[in-house]
Amino acid sequence: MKMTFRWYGEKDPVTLDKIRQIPNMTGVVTALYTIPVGEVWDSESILALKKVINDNGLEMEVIESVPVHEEIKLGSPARERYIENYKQTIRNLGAAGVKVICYNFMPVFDWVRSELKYVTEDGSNCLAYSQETLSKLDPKKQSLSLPGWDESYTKDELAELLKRYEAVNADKLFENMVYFLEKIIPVCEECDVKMAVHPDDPPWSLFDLPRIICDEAGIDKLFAAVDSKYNGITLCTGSLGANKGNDLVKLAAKYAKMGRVHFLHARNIKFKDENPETLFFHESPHPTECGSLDIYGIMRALYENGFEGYTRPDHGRNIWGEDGRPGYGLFDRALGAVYLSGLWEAIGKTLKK
Ligand code: DNO
Repeated sequence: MKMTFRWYGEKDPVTLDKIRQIPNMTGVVTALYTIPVGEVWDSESILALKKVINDNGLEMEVIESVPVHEEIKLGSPARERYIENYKQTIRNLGAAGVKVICYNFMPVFDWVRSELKYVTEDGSNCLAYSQETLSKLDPKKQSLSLPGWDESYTKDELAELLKRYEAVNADKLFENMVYFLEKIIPVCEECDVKMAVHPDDPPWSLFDLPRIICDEAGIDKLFAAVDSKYNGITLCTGSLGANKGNDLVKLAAKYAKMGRVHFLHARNIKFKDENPETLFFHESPHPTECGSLDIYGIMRALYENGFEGYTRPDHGRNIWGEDGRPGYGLFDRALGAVYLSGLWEAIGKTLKK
C-alpha cells in the first residue's frame, strides 16, 4: 500500500511541504485543474506539474480525476472526439509515470452533500447528508449550489443538459460506459495506466439521474463487461458505505482478490438516522469506533487479499480551528493517514506471526 494525499495544486492552502511531513507519505493525488473538461492534457503541462511535486520530494502516480465529458456519458456522436482526447491524455500521463487514473461516471453531478459545515459533538465541523433536504431540491426549477456542483454551467445550460438526460436510463448509461471503456482500456494496457472508477456518491439515483456504480451488482457487471485488470475501482468506503446494504469488508476482500482495487479512499461516516426518507449521516474521524464503518475490517480484508494499490485518507473534518476546503483540510486528513498506516503495520505484523 502506498500512502498518498489529495492536493489541489498551487492554490491549495495545504502545501506540498506540509504534506511531505506527514509520516509515510509517498505522493500526492492531483489533476490539471485549468484544462477544460474533454480537452487533451498536454505533456508539457503534465511534466511541469510532476516536476513541482517531485521537487518537493513527492510522487505523482495517481490522477484524480480526468473527468469524463458529458457527451461520452450521454452517448452522443460528439463523444468520438472526446474519447480520442481521453486516449491521448492517457498516453501523455502514462509517459509521465502516472499509474492510476481515478474518474467517475455520474451524470452532471459529482458527490452531493446537504451541509458543508455540520457541527458535531466535539465542536469540529464536517460534511453531512440529509435525504430530507435533498428530496426538497429540484435543479430543474431552482438554481442551487451544493458541494460537488459544477459551477461552470449556467442555469439554462444545466436545464438543457438535464433535459438531454431524460433519454438516458441506467441501462443506456451503462452501455455508454462500456462503449467508452472498450475504446480506452486497450490504450491503458499499452501504457500501463489503470482506470479506477469512483463509486457514485451517494450510491443511489439523485434528481432523476441514473447512477450505476452503487453496489456489488453494478461493479460486477462493469468488470464482466470489460474484463481487464486495467478496468478497476477506487474503493471509496464512505461512498459505498452510505448504503447499508453494501458489505464493505466483503467487497474489499472480493475485489482486492481479483486485483481490481487500484485506489482506496478511506473514510468513515456516522449514521444519525437510518430511515430511507430521512436518512442522515455525517462524516466522522477515520477510526472504526468513531463512525459506523468497520475501517479495521476493510483494511484487514484488503491486506489479506494482496492489495498493493494507492491509498488516501478521504475527507477530513475541520478541527483545531482550521477552515479548510470542505473535506480537504490538513489536520484531520493527516490524522487519518497516520491511523491507516498504523492499522496497516499492525495487521501486517500480526498476520505474519
Ligand atoms: C470527493 C471525491 C470525488 C472524486 C470524483 C472522482 O471528495 O472523492 O469528487 O474525486 O468522483 O472522479
